[in-house]
Parts: sequence; C-alpha cells; structure tokens
Amino acid sequence: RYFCYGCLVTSATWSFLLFLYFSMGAEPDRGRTPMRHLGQPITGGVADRRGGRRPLLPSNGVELSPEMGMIFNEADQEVRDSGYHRHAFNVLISNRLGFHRQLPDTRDTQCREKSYPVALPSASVIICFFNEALSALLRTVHSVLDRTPPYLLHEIILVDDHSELEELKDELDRYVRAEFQGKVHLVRNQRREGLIRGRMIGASHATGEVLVFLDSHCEVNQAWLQPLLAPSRRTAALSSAPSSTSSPPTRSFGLTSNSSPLALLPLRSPTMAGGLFAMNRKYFNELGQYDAGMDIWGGENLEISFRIWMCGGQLFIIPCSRVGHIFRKRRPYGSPGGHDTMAHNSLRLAHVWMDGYKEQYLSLRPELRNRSYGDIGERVALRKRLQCHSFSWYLDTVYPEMQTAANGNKQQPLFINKGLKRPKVLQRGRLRNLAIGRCLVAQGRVSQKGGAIVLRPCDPQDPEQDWAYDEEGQLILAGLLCLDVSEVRTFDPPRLMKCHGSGGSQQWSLGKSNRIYQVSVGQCLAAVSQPIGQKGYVSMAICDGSQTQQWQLEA
Ligand code: UD2
Ligand code: MN
Repeated sequence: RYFCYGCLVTSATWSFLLFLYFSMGAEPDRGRTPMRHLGQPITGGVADRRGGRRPLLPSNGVELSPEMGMIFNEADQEVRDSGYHRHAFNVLISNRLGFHRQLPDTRDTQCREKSYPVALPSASVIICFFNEALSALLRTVHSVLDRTPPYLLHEIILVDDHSELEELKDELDRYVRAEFQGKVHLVRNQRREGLIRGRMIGASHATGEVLVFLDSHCEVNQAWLQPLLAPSRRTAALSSAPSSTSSPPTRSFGLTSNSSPLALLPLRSPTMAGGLFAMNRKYFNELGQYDAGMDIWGGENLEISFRIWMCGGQLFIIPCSRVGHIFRKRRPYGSPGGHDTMAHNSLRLAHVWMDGYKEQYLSLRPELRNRSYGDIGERVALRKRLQCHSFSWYLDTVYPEMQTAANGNKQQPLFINKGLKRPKVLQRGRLRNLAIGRCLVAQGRVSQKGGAIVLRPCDPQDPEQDWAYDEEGQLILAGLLCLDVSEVRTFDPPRLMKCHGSGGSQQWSLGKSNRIYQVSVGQCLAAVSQPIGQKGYVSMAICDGSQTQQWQLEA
C-alpha cells in the first residue's frame, strides 16, 4: 500500500501476501531469542537449573538481559545450539525462564481500570503443537492457568500433531496428569495433520462457549481473556501480540485516547496474523471452521479473515488483550514430502475467495497455474450457502486504503476515513541517538521518497533535522515525509516515505526508555554503531533497551 499507490490494488495485495510468505521463511537466525512482549523484552527471572519445574517468581521488571542466555559450560552450549537447530529460538533461555514467571503488565494503563462484565462466556483454549520445546509449551499452558480466572476457563485442549520429540511423549503425559488435574486435555493426532486440521480437531473436542486459539509458544498477560470474550457473537477478537512480518496492518481508526498514542478501543482489522484469537464456537462452526483441505501451515489466516468479513462477520484487534509469542526467523519444521503447503493453501484460498483477483496472484506465480490444489467444491458451496460478499466488496469496504484510481471509491468504507484533518503534533525537535550522539536526518534530499536516514552531527538551526511526532504516531521529517518501514521486509532499514495516514508502517511510539518503537513491525529504531565512513546508519532491531536504541527528542 505505502509502496504502491499508483499501481493496481490487487497486485499490491498479492505482493503483500508474497513478501509475507517469503519473509516468514527466509530470514536467518540472528543468534538471539526474539521473545517479545509488545516490542519489549519479556522481563523475567533467574535461571532455574532444574528445567523450570520449580515455580519461579522473579522480581518484577527485570529485563530479559543478555545474561539470561549466558553459557556456562558445554551442556549449556549444547542446549542452546541444538535448541536453535530444532526450534529456531533460544531454548536455553526458555528452560531457564521456567514455567511460571511474572510479566510486566504491558497493557496501556487505561486497560487496567477497565472493568468487564462478570457474566462472560467460558473459553476452551486450543493449543496445537508439533515438536515444540517442552519448556515453551508448558510455560504457555501455565501462563494461561496462572492468568485466567478459573470460572472463565472451561478447559485447555492440547493437540499434539504427531510430534517426534521424546520429551513430548511420556514425560508430557505424566506432567499433564500430575499437574493439571483435569483442566488440560491432551489429544494426540495419529498422523501429522498440520495446524489447520489440528485446530479443527481441537475444536471438535471443545465444549466451552468460545474457542481461543494460541500457538504453543505464547505467554498471556494480565486479564488477557476478558476483553476477548466481551465482543459480540459474529466477530473474531484478536489478541494484540507484538507485531511481526506476519502481522496484519494495524490501524488507528477509532482512537480516542489523547493521553496515549495507543488505541484502547477494538480496532477493525482486515486480516489476522493467524494465531491468538477468540471466536464463538458456534460461530466458528457456522462459518465453516477452516478449510480442511489446507495442509500443515500457511494461508489459513487470510482465508478465515476474508471469510469472516465477506460473510458478515468482523475482525477486531483488542488492544487490552496482550499475548506474547515467540517469533522465529525461520520455521524449524518442514512438511511431509517437503510440499510447499503455503502455495497449496494459497491456491485454495485464491480459487475459493478471490474471484477474478486470483488472476493477479497467478500472474505473479505463473508456475502455480497448473498445480493441483485438490477439491474445493465444499468450500465454494460454503461460500454460496453463507451468501458471502465478493472479494471486490472486501477490498472496497474493508481495505479502503488499498483503493486506487483504478477501482475508484465506489462505496462508503466501513472505516471512517480521517479525511484531511491533520493529526495533532505532540512533540517536535531533533532526534538524537544517545549512543552515537548524533541526529537523525535524511541521507540525501529531505524530500526524496524512499530515501534512507542516517546520523549526522546535531544542529539545532537545521530545519532538515526537525521531526514532528503526532497523535497518529507518525514521525515526520521537516514537515515533508514520514519515517516508514517495510511491514513485510522488516530487516530493511527504515526510510522516508509519503505520509499515508493509516498507521501501520508509519506508526511509531515514543515509549519508555527513550525508545522509538515501530508499532507494526514490533521493533525498535537502532543506530548501527561505527558504520563505514562518518555516516551513522540506522536500522530496525528487536527492542533491547540498549543505548543505540535510545533517542532523545530535543526541542
Ligand atoms: C503464524 C501464526 C500461526 C498460523 C501460521 C500460518 C501467530 C502468532 N502465529 O505462524 O497461528 O496462523 O502463521 O499458518 O499468528 N503446528 C502444528 N502442526 C504443524 C505445524 C505447526 O501443530 O504441522 C503448530 C505449531 O507447533 C504452533 C502453531 O501450529 O503451535 C503455529 O505454527 P508456528 O508457530 O510454526 O507458526 P507461526 O508462528 O510462524
Ligand atoms: Mn508461532
């Protein structure tokens, strides 16, 4: 969207989906655990040498420091290295964190004062896993048990998708039996089904009123469930996790708080990332669950997003519900037979839901044209039975910022456009990096779209060092362009782009510890120290509170 105003809306959709796909799989490990709680390192405690069986209640507010992963001996080294290999995250840290720990309450302070109805529907939490690290899986389960009022938690259903790891066999059986006393059910798939059919299997065992899906490496935060249960029936309520490359473009419509740039009200979202959402069980069933013809991983999140909107439902991000998720730079598992299940699933999605727009996708992936994608008859019939809108209705109505001259502004969008009203500037000044002591400027001409940003000596007189931070979270340089990141290639350095006013790639939060947090990407702006020559480079990095990520907005 931000990169493609002039071109066809649909190719923008599909480049978005494709980049998303590539960026999910291709990134190398960066040697650290990308474990974040809304862009903040998960704060946590001390090492538990016994694999985390002892409840840990570390002091609150201790940051997950690099020491948390410190290697003391060869055994640590082995846990770490094999953990990266098997799970693509730092299992040494996961084991040391244990199963219980305090988390900082990352909700906006106003969320804490909110009260929810006492009479809420009860939830069945469904967690599918394949070869998950035991410590991460059990921490997920414990975090739910620790932070959910028992009367709202009908059950937790664990679906083992035919895992191979030893630690997930008898040891897990014993643990579930001994520690969870009936609240947690473990279902074992007899063969690998993938997460999509896995969730459907979990749902078929569930008897709670609302289904809540979580990945097997999550941690829920304070009062995470109540706001997910509150929305009305024909909605899916998405927990707000740290955004990643797989995140939906978040938006700030309906933002009413003037004390904080973070919205507290549910935000309509065109798509969901996939995990971490709640949906009334009957509605899930009426709406056709998932496409059982989709395998292993990928695409089901868009399929259900399109289906919800096109067939009369709504999708909301609930900012007061916080769930942490371990984002990985690569998926550590393949699919049986090595099939490209994302392509398979995307073809099914395109053929069932995207009408003529599927051509755009196929022209981008011509090699998929003749690939078989199985029988979609049932899904097509479902779409008919539910009398769903067309895909162009979805684009026009739900995704209005994707509108171009090509398809015009035929309908009044569901989301009220902010029009030409300029957002209020909250702060302005130079942005000085505390590590480098230099200020953020355009590398070339300040008006050049797509231009890089660099660090140069600060000069209070220089109008080209003047940043405005406004209530929409935009950072505008010299009144001209907005600081922007690629939502799909988050390791690309940030650049200056025309302000588009829809949040997402241009939504920043100047939060605590002087960080500049990118709301959509979930990372912090960092100076790359000692670059070539005298220039300072700037990049996006996982937030770690280090000085290179500290910025002073000085008037
Ligand atoms: C993201 C979503 C995930 C799903 C996926 C696209 C979030 C936080 N996660 O995945 O929910 O929508 O995109 O399909 O939004 N699993 C199985 N069997 C398999 C493969 C995976 O049970 O064959 C489990 C896995 O252990 C995990 C869950 O499915 O609990 C999601 O898989 P992931 O964490 O590898 O996917 P992720 O986070 O990239
Ligand atoms: Mn996951």
